[in-house]
Amino acid sequence: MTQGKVSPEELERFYASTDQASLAPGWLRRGEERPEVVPFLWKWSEVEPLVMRSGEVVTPDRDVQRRVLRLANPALGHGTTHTISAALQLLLPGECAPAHRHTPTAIRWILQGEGVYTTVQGDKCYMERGDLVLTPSWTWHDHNSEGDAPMIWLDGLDTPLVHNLHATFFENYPEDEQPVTGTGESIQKYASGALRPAWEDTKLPYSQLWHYKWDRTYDALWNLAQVDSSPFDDVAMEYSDPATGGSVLATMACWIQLIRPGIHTRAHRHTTSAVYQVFEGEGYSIIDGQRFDWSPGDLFVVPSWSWHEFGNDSSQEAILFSIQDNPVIKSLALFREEAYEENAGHQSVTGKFSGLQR
Ligand code: GTQ
Ligand code: FE2
Repeated sequence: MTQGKVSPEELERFYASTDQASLAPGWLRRGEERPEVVPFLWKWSEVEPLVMRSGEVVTPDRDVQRRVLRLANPALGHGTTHTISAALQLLLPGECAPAHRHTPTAIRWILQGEGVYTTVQGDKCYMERGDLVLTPSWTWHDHNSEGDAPMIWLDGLDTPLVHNLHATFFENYPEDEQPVTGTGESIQKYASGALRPAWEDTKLPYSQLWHYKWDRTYDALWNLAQVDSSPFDDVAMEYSDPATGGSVLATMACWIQLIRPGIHTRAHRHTTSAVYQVFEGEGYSIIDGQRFDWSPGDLFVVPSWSWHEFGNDSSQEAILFSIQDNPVIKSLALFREEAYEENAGHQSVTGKFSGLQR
């Protein structure tokens, strides 16, 4: 810092007076520390028993709202990344997670179990493993079990972002269940993708299709794998809003990725962050030089601007689902991406992730 024409005592007096006037000298850069989001991995073998145990600890009702265990990034007070909060939700046979709506948007990625439907704005969506269900901002939603097995799914919400924007609102529905007006209507109206109801407005800020079935998803992935792939993400597809071709939501994008046997992708980094779930198969990610080995059910974080690459040394397909904050970054013109050029695009591995050092 270049010293001005004042004595140290005068400088101190100046800082005392700016402090008094609630003015912060920009050259001191005080209070600008930003918590770093750290790359992290949750092992399914450790998480699943706790999710099941949460079923004995608490029951969803008006007070509890949701029986969820959030993936808490160790570097953050709230959130899995600075924009996304991911959580594991359990619903037991016969239970109801009562209807409400909120300005934060949610996605549901179905992991295991059966017999649960989520009603979104009156439309009953039966959830099966591998399905993606959207509950966009301010849409009514309740989860109901009519099966005889527990169901677990991954929730992804933009709550950290919405909280920071001071735009969080919440409302309960007067009854536990909202009235059902249809079953699978969003699929019937919008899932054909290339064709849509002619009389409807297409300028909604989120996808009108809010249920993406696994069989169609896998079909699309398989077809793409026959003809093309990305050097950084291998066979990667973004779920899209059929009306716009863009992201499914204004704040979050969802991806499904096939990392084929024998593939080791090139590393890159970008200003978007992501939460991944290992849907099938085994492999690894190298994030900022650290190796994260993953197997089915594991969940991991790729923070913004961290180098990352994927590998699959097995002979089986690996399938990764992810929630990303691309729409936020891109709509604000803050997207930046860089390819790792050295060593044929592969980072040197400096360590192996082995959980939180407590
Ligand atoms: O299922 O509606 O993980 O409102 C957090 C807040 C799930 C839900 C969460 C929620 C929900
Ligand atoms: Fe909710």
